[in-house]
Amino acid sequence: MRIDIVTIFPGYFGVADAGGRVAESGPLGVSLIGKAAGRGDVDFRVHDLRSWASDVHHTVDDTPFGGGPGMVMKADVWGKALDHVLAAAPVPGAAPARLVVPTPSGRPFTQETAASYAGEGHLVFACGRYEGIDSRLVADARTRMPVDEVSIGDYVLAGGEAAVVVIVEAVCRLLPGVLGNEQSHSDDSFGGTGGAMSGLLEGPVYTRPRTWREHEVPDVLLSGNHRAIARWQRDEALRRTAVNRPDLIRRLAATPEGLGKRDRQVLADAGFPVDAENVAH
Ligand code: 6GU
Repeated sequence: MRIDIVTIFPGYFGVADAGGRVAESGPLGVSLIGKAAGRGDVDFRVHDLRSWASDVHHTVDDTPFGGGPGMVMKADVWGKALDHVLAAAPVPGAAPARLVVPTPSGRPFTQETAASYAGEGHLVFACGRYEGIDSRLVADARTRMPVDEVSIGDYVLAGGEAAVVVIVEAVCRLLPGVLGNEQSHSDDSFGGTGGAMSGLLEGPVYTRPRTWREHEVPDVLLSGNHRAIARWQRDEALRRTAVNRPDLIRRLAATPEGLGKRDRQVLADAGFPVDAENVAH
């Protein structure tokens, strides 16, 4: 997969060379993402938006039409940057790149979005700063490629760069061969896509020693009874989800196969009864 990132802060991503390749020490060069890049499963290029500014001050923003606070990033500078990045597309004849614009006013980025991006050949991220990018940039890009405006949560960041690191990490760990153990996706919080824990947060986990500061590992995990272990893990996931994300329990309760009889009993015992009136449809 090819990933291009356009930003006024290329240093944020740890750029190693004039070609925009990332350093082994930056956020895209370490850990799981770094290994994927090292193997060639993903090819990152970071571009400095100011390279496409035409004046001596390398201006990328201007005051908003209609007034109001802050500055808006210029469509003409962004347009030239995108033209360049798309013209240098890696595989001739491949599907068009997808443009991803991180913004607090976008659609929520979810595990489902991450899984669909993991199937793309080329993602281009446009990092906005200030009050955002002139809206004609996205309108124009939509005439030639798929475009997503996405938000990573209900809070406001100063720019899209941190969101890009979040999105890239969520996507890269889903690339074939990256995590190594394919099973580990289906037990992720949110259950990956399907599997026994679908739609639930992950429950507690333990490793050696069996006793630590007088805290014991739950006996069932040492029992060797795989059915009992699986049931206990689901019970714990249900309880944790009910406390931390009651919205997810309501969503599951509204799905035909979402919650079984035993699930409902566990939730009721934990003080979270799921019945017709607290299920959102
Ligand atoms: Cl994707 N970008 C910015 N700038 N702020 C955000 C965000 C994205 N998601 C939540 N807040």
